[in-house]
Amino acid sequence: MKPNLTQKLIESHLQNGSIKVGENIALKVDQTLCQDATGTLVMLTLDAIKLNKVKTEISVQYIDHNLIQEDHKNPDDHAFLNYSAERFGLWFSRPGNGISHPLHMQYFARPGKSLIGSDSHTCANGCMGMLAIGTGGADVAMAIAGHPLHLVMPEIWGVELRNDLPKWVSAKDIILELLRRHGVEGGVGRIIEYHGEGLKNLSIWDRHVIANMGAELGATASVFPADDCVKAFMLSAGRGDEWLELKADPGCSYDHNEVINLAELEPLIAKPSSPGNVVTVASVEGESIQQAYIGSSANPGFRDYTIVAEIVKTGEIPTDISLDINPSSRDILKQLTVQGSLAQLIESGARIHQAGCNGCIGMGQAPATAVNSLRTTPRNFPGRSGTADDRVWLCSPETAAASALNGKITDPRRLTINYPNIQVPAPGKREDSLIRPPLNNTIPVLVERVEHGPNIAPLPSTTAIADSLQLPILLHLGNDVSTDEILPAGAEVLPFRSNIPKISEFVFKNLNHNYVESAKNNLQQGGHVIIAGQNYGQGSSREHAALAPAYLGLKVVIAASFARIHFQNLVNFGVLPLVFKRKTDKTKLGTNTKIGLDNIHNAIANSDEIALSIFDSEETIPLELRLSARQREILLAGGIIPWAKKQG
Ligand code: MIC
Repeated sequence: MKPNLTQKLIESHLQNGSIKVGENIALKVDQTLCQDATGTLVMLTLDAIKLNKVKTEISVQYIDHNLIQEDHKNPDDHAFLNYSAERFGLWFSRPGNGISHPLHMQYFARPGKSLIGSDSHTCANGCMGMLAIGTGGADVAMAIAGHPLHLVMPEIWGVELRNDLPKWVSAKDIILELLRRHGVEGGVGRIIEYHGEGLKNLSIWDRHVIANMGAELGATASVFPADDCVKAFMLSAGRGDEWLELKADPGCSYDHNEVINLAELEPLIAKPSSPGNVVTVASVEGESIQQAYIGSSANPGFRDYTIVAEIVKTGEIPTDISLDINPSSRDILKQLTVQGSLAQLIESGARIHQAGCNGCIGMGQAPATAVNSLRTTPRNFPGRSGTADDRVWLCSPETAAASALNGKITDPRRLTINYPNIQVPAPGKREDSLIRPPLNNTIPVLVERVEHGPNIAPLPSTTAIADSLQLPILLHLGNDVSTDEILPAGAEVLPFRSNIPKISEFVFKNLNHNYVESAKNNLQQGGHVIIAGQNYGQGSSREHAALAPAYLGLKVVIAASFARIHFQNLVNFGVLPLVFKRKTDKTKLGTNTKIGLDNIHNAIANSDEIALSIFDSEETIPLELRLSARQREILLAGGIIPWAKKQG
């Protein structure tokens, strides 16, 4: 059999299992990345399992999310992460350097390597011919401690790109096209591998845009070949010696095949409030807007900012429009300064923010109530911007800039200027003063005890689920509930990412105001259950969306299906995820229904099925346990930390 590139990457990292779709596999992890909003729990986990030194080739801690320093909380987290990186031997990228994904691509990504990160957009680095996968923080902590990553072998989805993009259509429109065709569940259980002659027309930054938003399709990873484009980028970054050609064997096959004719694409936009709500820009032209937001890991390249500068300099931005520029990195900000685009943007009335994730996760720049905000970011789940009833649309920089200029949604093909031809400068080299290397291994550990500020709380302990449960259902949810809806983002909530008791006060805040109180009321009676539809827990990898409800007494989630990362996060914190065997049974269970489960330990240990009984009814409902042997062990141990301690 001729292997495709994904199979080669997986095969070269296999520690257990085979590349047969559906098998449980264990993969060696070469590199890890953490950002601050999830990194604090990773470091607390490393502390809990008493790690001495990082076991990977490269592990990096970035500070890019919680940048607004309204009080001590966020800077205390930064300091804690700085100490922790020093203590455990991670690289440390300081606040202001920029977003983890483009920085990692520039400084550390290597064809043929595997990378996991405590951020769902870790898949962005698949643009470099590596296997890059987002996971929960606990899985990253385990990888840092030398454990492999455990997965179900995904199907490989070959996406062939043909021809070249028309003017005013760019990489964002390619990934929006995949979302338009397949929706937010289209990539679940799959790795997307891009191939075809159209690739030669896409720069490394274009590929980053596409690979990044594989997360929005629910895909496990996005893979691009390590071809001449990757070589040229690595050479210009001074890392040419780390390049290695990697591509699929000619004549290889894929589990699914798709063709995108780039020449036929047109500007696309995801309407509020899901990345899967994609329509053509032309079909929604004329809707008034109040904000155009440029930046994030979904459009991080020099070109993405410069094209905006070139467009907005040709007119005047109306005074009621806020054009927010969020440079993705210090390096890009420097390039924009040197090349003059920054001055153009400033002259055009743009608001310039610091390098980082910022408003992409609601850390500032929240839009006004019920107005349209056009963003080049990857996600627009309800309330994610920080404004409860927000109206966030996702589009390319071209569409955002043309719309900012007109004050309403505008198809950029209407612009009367020539399509700018942008020369992208070589990326800057890594500076040790900005990204600090790990302390030399021969130097004894300097920091014996990690110091931390008063907002950083110890990780709550998790315990094994009881053998028999009679619990009420507190929430009955629909399809595609995102982790942004379970545990909201935004500047009010994010500073509590290192404090589970505090952040638990915000669980389901935008979906159900009574949840926290009801959960607390049920704590003494043993906890509660949540019912959900398909793709429960899509989106962000934040393990807080599992750990905080668990802290409030969540014992079991029963859903039609789960998003990959959230499923594992539930297991990691001792919450039992069960799947409806018959989807129609969901309607038999309502809020406040009391359900019973018996012989749970035996079912977890030995069975793929368990029967649920309904209080005051004769009826039982069959539920599936779709668990690997390792997940069964973790659940029986009461979560990944007790499990890891047992393993020694
Ligand atoms: C996101 O885009 O939702 C984030 C911010 O990158 C998150 C991480 C987080 O919630 O901290 C992610 O996707 O994992």
